[in-house]
Amino acid sequence: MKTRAAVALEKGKPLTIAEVELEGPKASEVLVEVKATGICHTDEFTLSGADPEGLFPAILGHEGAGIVVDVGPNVTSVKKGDHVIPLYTPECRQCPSCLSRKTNLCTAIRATQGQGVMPDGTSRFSLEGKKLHHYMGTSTFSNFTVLPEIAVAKIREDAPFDKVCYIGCGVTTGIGAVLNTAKVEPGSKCVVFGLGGIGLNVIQGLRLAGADMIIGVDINNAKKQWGERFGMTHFVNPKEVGSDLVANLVNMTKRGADQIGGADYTFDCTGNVTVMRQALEASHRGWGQSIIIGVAPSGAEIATRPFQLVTGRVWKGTAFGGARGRTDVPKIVDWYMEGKIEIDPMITHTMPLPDINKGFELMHEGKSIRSVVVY
Ligand code: NAD
Ligand code: 022
Ligand code: ZN
Repeated sequence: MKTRAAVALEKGKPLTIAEVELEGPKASEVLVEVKATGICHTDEFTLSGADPEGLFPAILGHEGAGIVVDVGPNVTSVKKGDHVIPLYTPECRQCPSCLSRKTNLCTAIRATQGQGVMPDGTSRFSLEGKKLHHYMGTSTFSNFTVLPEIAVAKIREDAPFDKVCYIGCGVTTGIGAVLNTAKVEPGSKCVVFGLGGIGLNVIQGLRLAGADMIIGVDINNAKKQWGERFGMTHFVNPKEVGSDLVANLVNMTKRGADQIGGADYTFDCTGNVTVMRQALEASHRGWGQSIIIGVAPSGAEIATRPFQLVTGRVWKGTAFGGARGRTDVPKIVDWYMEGKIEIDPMITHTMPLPDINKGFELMHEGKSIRSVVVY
């Protein structure tokens, strides 16, 4: 079949809107009509050429929602007409990682996903006879896409695609980092570094978890109002507190008879390795945990003195908020529909597919929280 897509022909160039050829689903695959897709930093990271693993030409996009319109042989868990969210972290429930219960990083199709092909080693997309790579196993910048059955989460049918697509990455990453990775307890004191599309979801996750103190840190003062909108209790602009941001945060979080400061949980949502160090060191001696969510530039390294860890601070990282996609994503959709979490105000821009490059520009300029393409 033919489908309209935004194609990344080569690195550093804007996306090109084109009619591409899409083969139907093979065994254990589904064909999905994508109804909406968010634009996220990883798409930009790959398109810019900064991602050494980026493959071209490709169809990017990993934050979608849509409807199953066809299924290949042996598909049992979804059927035509089901509403789904594509998963860049699949959940096979059979590989050693899924069975371990200790990680959400399913390995069933990991190798081929990284190579930009379907699990059988081939691509379903082509343009003028030339193969196009899939991206993160999802390729949601196409009106129709083919996905492995284990890489779709079935969701309720009354959920609006143009909002719940954000659960395909940003919402689940931020809220999941709080609930699955950190397991924040009520009454906790927390610091969130970077109040963008991820940090704001960490903040609303912390509100859900019952955190007492939610300190937001951002170099952009315009983010203060954004943070407060979702439950932030204090705001710090590193540019306005002089040289020692960490000492400042430790001071703000003092408690108990010993008056030792430091947050119970801190979250890096910037991808900046200097910030990652600040986040670790702003956590409480003995038990503070710092969760790395931000993706750093390729080759970057983090540093701290071992003393920071010897004295009981813990550095952790999280992918897709530690969420098991097929199990957890439908629950997050339910939370949204029940009003437990908010999404609508974070979607600052929507646009049709031909305007997708404007969405990239808005993200680049820091003018959007999330842009969503509606097909
Ligand atoms: P964003 O650009 O919307 O937000 C980043 C925020 O950080 C901005 O508000 C910016 O002003 C602020 N910031 C920049 N430098 C800072 C500094 N030195 N100190 C304090 N604040 C600073 O980005 P986003 O969409 O929120 O994504 C954040 C990061 O999360 C990215 O690196 C993204 O790739 C990553 N991410 C990771 C996962 C995962 O599974 N681990 C999933 C999605 C996104
Ligand atoms: C999503 N991300 C950033 C912004 N939006 C993002 C990027 C990378 C990961 C998660 C979220 C990530 C963390 C760990 C891994 N990835 C490796 C997982 C593994 O090896 O099992 C990651 C993922 C997918 C891909 C590359 C890296 C890919 O499909 N190309 C989950
Ligand atoms: Zn993303």
